[in-house]
Amino acid sequence: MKSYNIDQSDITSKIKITLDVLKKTYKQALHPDIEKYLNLALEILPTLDAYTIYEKVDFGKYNNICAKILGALLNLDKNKASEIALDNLHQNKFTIKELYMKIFSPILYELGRLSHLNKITVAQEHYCAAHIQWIMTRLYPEIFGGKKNGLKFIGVCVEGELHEIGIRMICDFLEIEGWDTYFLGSNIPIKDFINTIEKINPDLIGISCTMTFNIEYTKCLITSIRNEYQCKNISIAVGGYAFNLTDDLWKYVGADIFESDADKFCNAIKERFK
Ligand code: B12
Repeated sequence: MKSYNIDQSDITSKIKITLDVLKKTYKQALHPDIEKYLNLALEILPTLDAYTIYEKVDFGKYNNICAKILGALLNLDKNKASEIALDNLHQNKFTIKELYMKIFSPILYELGRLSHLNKITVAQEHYCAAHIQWIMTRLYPEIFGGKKNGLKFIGVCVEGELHEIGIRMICDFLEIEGWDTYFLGSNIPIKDFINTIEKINPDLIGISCTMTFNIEYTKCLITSIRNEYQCKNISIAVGGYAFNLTDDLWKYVGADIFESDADKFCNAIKERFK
């Protein structure tokens, strides 16, 4: 709050007013949880700044390399970031999968945290995310062209969803595992997606959803796919930040498979498609 110049007393009084208005408007009909959570917020607010972690995170075993890559990216130095990542990869310090899971993903989550705390600019956040993707592209010669297993996968984000790095990682992992993958990226209209499914006839589809407001679109997309005669038997997997927040949300949208990250997903589908 401090970094946004928001005064705590301002939020406290707004919550109190909200509670008051809700009580007066809905009287007995007000769900007890609403009052419970608003009171909880009032209780927690004064202690919040003590909680808030402003210091740098610890990336564990990969702390040194993560800090170097993140530092280079925040300094808008894509070449240095790429050199650190690729040199260490080629010296076998880690695999491509580790680079994605243990270095790029935590850096991206950290970017979200820093941007949420208003500690970095929007420009820095965009630059860092864009150039992590640039480094991923530089890895394509090593990811593509391996021995194929005859299975096909299409990876997509629903219409309105712009977070595509997660599903891109999923596609790259499967490509490494021998799948033939079709990464369609962000914001794909339902009609176009169904056309592509009909053309490719994949064994598995992966839909990624980060923003909770896109959960209903995901459900709608899955229903539309199931309603198409040619597509109705294709297995559908979902994942992404929004699904990681709530247990069993994947069941609500009608998916067949859910896993919380690329590693777990690869292992789970190895079992299903052996
Ligand atoms: C980069 C980024 C962006 C970029 C995305 C660029 C791109 N080309 O993808 C841009 C700038 C576009 C962006 C925009 C926005 N963003 Co943003 N963004 C991020 C950030 C920093 C990183 C996202 C990321 O790539 N993570 C790394 C990947 C690897 O993680 P992942 O997606 O979870 O994927 C893993 C798993 O979930 C899983 N998975 C993913 N997909 C699938 C699919 C299947 C089938 C399976 C099985 C598994 C699976 O496997 C992946 C690898 O293990 C996050 C921070 C965060 N905590 O994630 C915020 C974040 C997601 N963004 C956020 C917000 C608020 C926004 C905006 C609303 C900002 C704004 N005011 O405009 C917009 C919304 C745009 C939209 N409509 O979609 C919030 C969301 C908060 C919330 N609870 O909803 C976050 C959490 C930041 C924050 N702390 O506030 N963002």
